[in-house]
Amino acid sequence: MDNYLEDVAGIKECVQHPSKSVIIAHRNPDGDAIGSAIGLKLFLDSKGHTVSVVFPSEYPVAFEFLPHANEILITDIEPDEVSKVIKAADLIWCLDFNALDRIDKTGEMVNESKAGKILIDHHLDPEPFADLMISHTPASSTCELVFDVIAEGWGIDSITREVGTALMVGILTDTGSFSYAVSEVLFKKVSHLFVIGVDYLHLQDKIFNSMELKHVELLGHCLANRMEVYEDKQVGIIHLSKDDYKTFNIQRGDTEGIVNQLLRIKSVKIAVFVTEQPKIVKFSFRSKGDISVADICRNHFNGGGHKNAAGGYMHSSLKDALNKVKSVLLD
Ligand SMILES: [Mn+2]
Repeated sequence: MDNYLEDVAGIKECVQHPSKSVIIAHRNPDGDAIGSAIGLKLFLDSKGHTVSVVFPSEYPVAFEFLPHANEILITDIEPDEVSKVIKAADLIWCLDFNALDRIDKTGEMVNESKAGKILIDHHLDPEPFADLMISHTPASSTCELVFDVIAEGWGIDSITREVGTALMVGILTDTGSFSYAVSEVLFKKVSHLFVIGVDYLHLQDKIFNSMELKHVELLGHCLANRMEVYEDKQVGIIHLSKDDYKTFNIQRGDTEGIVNQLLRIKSVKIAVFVTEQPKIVKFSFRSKGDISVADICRNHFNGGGHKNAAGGYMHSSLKDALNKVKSVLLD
């Protein structure tokens, strides 16, 4: 047994007694958050649990096709309902995040709850708020870890096609369709998902060919009017102002993936996406190869993250924030 799966025995014990489970993923849920939540819900349903899924904020429409997506409770929309299910919970599952402040108001409710807490996640440095923890940074995705937990605890045949389909969603989105964070063991698991009939091509189409017109228009605006590339420094920057947010009616999640467009340029090794938020300026960094944007974010932008994907923020004007990025990366 791999060491990171040590707590599966305890998880199995908890699941043995059907009870009220609440599954929570992070704010601005992505494919991994929703795929792991729905995959785990389907599994726990089959074990006789009563399961609610809670997200702090809304999920992208591209994932509406997943079973039970329409039953997910959103704290921003129904705070009272969320508070009710969390108060009634026997077990709280925290997926794809590892610190309660990542789920703000929902985190306070979790903190007050006496329920058993189980964390399944692949981000660095988990906070010790959970009773049982599956935390493994080399994993491609939380979906891969939910696969591991079920396979280790109940046997690989307990992963049904329905569960596997949900888990494939997060594997696909967190690896950029197998462009990064892949491993030999991941491909073995994915191979199993093929064997049990998960329709990979259908998912690929559902997830990646589902942009709304406004997203394509926003991307066009970013590339045509808001992009600066410094080829000699291997740096690309895209910024969006408050006015851009108004003009394009940008909502949470609408800017997802824009930073990655910069990395498609051969000469760009560091990509930065700078956005003017109501009270702060936010930075999203990506890099190729050995360049650690986590270090850059930690040292200069009040942030951190993974080597090739990190973020930070500043309390300043957009102009000062852009100047800071340039002084750090270009001088
Ligand atoms: Mn993830």
